[in-house]
Order: sequence, then structure tokens, then C-alpha cells
Amino acid sequence: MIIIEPDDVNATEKLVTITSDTDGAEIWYTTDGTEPSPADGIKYTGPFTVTCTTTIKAMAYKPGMNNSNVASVLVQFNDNVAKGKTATASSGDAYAAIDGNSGSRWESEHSDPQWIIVDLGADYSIRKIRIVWETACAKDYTIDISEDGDNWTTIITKTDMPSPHTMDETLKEQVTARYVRMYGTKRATGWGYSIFEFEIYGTLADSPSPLSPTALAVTVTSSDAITLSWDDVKGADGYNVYQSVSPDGIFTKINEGGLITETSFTVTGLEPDTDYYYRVTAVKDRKESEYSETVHGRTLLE
Ligand SMILES: [Ca+2]
Repeated sequence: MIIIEPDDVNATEKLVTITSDTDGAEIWYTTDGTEPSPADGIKYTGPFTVTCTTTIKAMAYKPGMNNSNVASVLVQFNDNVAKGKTATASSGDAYAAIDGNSGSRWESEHSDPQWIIVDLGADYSIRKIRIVWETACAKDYTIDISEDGDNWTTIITKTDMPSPHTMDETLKEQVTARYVRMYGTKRATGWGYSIFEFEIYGTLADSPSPLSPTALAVTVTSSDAITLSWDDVKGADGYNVYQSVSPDGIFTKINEGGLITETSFTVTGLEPDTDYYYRVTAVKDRKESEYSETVHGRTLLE
């Protein structure tokens, strides 16, 4: 198994480490989305940095053994994910606060309280929030987050703020939310609440990896075929089957035509009177589980 680990630093570059649990194997990788191999890849010699959002694919190679399955990771950098999304407000043109144009602005009616909500369209891991206020700004306000647009949690509280000001808050711990709200309770001037740009920095939230398939069973049906079956993993989009000729060898994915959507699979074209080892993974939202337990079958004599 190959593991690709970008460090979690919020910076202009990230350090990427790749490891393999196969002793003595070489690791080959690509950064352009193509399938890596010793013929078409970069040989891994130690941690390296990437400076923009990059797909890294890696595989292990050891002479005399099957190649490993390809591991893939998307290394993401934080962008202003509010820009161009959807916004609503208690009054005024909310979209002007998230249009990416520093000259256009949202302005509310001249009363307290007033609010503006940004809908990111999906759950994001949020690291930083920045609000560029106009002279007509809030004196007292909170920044609140929500996953459903109804139940709110306050993450930032500001009081007695000057006119104008720019709020630029990097969160100590990232939070996950789809909705972000500015809720103003007191204005700094006689005008309304006015924001040039409401910026939210983060990355799409990770969905959790699915659980590994269990109850993997082997049925040997002939001299050239073995049938595998396993229990359904709730919510899985499908499964991958990996094969090796040795229990501690490199396991290679054998379902070439895409994910298996049934909970059984018959491997054909095998050698007679030969031992084969199998592991199965579940895949959900393109995330793959850890391997199942390893099972073993021996094809019949011809
Ligand atoms: Ca604007």
C-alpha cells in the first residue's frame, strides 16, 4: 500500500511525503494526473514541495513483484471560496459582497439588526474569514456558521469596532460549515451595514472514508476461476478487488472495468493448482477504504 501525505500547513507551499509498506520498493509518482510507472514518472527520493493545487499519483515498483495499485491525492490550497457563490441578506443586494469586485458593495437598510448569509453550496473546511467594510460598518457584530442555514454557532465576536475597518481573522482551528453569516447588532454610523467583500478561505471538506468490507469468503469453482463474496458496505459506490500470488506480496487491482457494484466477483483466467490471495476495498465519493482482511484460495487441478 502507498500512502501520500501532504503536510497541513496553511502556506504558499506544502511538503509532500510518500511511503510504501513494501520493503525495498521504489516509489514512482506524477504531478500531472497521469498514471505513474517507472517508464513514465518521477522517482521519489524524499519529501518535495508543491505550490499550487496538484493531483499526485504514486505507485510502488519492485523487480520480480506485481506493481502496487496507484494511490492518488489532491493537494489543495486555500482560496476565497465565497467568491461567486450565493448570498442572501436582511435587506439590500447581498451578491455585491461576494462578487469579487472590490468596488461594489452590499448596503443594508439603516436599522439594527441586519445580517448577510453566504451559502458556499457544500461543506467547507474554513481557515480564514475576511470582511472589507465600507465607512458604514458594524460596530458590534458576530460571525456565525451553520451546516443547515437554521442552527448557528458563533465563532467570532467583535465589539466597539472603528469606522471603517477590515476584519481579517485566521481561525485557531478550522471549522466545517456550508453557511457563514455576519450578524450586525449595532452600526458605527447613521447609515446601514455596508461590505465591499465578504471573503471566506478554505477547502472542500473531506468526506469520511468508507469502512472496509467484512466477511470476505472464497469459493473455488474450477481450475481457472475463484469466486469472492463479501458483506455490503452501507453507502459504498462499489468495490475494488486486489490479487497477489503471495500473502506478503504486492496486491494488484484486478477489476479493470471500473468499480464492482455487486458484493461478489469471479476471477477467471487463473493458473491451475495455484495459490491466490485477495483483499477487497470499498469506495465512496472516490475515497477508498483500508483493505479488508486477506483471504486465500487454491485453484483445482486440471
Ligand atoms: Ca463587491
